[in-house]
Amino acid sequence: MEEWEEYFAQNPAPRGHIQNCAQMEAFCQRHVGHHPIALVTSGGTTVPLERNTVRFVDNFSAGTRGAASTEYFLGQDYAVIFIHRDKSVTPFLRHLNPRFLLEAMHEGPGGILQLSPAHSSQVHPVWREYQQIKSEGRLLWLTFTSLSDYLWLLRSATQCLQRLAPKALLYLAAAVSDFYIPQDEISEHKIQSESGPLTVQLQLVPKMLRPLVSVWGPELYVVSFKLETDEKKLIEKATAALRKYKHDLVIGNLLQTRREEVTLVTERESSLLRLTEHQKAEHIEIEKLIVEEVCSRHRNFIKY
Ligand code: 9Z3
Repeated sequence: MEEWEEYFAQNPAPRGHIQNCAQMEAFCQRHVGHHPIALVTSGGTTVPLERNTVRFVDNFSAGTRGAASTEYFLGQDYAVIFIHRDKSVTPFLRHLNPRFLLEAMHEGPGGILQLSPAHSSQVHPVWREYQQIKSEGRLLWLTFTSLSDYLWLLRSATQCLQRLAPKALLYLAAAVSDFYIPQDEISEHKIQSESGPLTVQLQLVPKMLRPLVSVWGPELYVVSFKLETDEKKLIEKATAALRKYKHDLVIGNLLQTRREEVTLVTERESSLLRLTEHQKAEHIEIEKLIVEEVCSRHRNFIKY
């Protein structure tokens, strides 16, 4: 058995997985022949330290990259499966602060809540865009929390999209843990502090990009993200990932500058995408530039 097969054999499917798969199947059926599909993953995975989880190790990601990119893929006429960490940033809603919404509402005639006209202009464009996408059924939201939830969803989504290849792409922006505690080593109940300082040994997660590219979705256009904090390592690590897994594009970004610049690395070249001062002043998001570039490359991929 391959390492990744062992992982799935040892970590049971999350609750609701069959229903999630059915939703993905129906979504793909509805859009095949009408819209290309993008799978966008977003947010960080958790690695529980206990089976009845009180504590966990988290991977940093607010979910902004995935949520913003989803809106731009929808703008490029894609249907999107948005697989995101529960309670991370989501498309459309990210423009509306919950406190702003509470303050924007007042009681109208008959006790019915209404949005005050002064606030309505801010909510209206977001609401209209969301309703349009909803009426076209072009956005499917699914959530994960743990690494295992994420990997089960990722495998099923990829297998589902493979049937639509080459008109489907994977855009793997989620921050995924490299380490975990295997099922047979994880504590059942809350770890007690009376036993003294805690030492945990995390094992390496099998590299899932390998089966993803070679087994689950061999004909899909696959874009992965590489996150580093040390500038000197970024291009080297992004290039190494591309050579190792042989997918289509690695987008390298540094934690500190991820909102302003990214580097696109392919087999042949690497190119920098950076917001200009003018674009920043206009509040243009880097995700708009990334998604336009990815869609253009995906169109070329479809042609050949
Ligand atoms: C990213 O690099 C994303 O761009 C960010 C987005 C997580 C930095 P935010 O959600 O940030 O907008 O706050 N995602 C990929 C991170 C990752 O885990 N990559 C793996 C690695 O670097 C490879 S798949 O080893």
